Amino acid sequence: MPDSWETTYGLNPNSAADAMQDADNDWYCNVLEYVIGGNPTDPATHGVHPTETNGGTTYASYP
Ligand SMILES: [Ca+2]
Ligand SMILES: [Ca+2]
Repeated sequence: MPDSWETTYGLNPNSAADAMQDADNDWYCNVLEYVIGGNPTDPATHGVHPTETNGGTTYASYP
């Protein structure tokens, strides 16, 4: 996660451990919130869920 993103949401840019934490308890860890465009401090905001395409093969696509 970029330091600027961590700083924006009050995370510690010097700590790698917070990537797997879930500060807002919405079941999305912080690094996942970043990838899908969520808000790690808002349980109502998870960003965009990956979509599955091309039956049989799973691709994660993000807008
Ligand atoms: Ca979360
Ligand atoms: Ca969230």
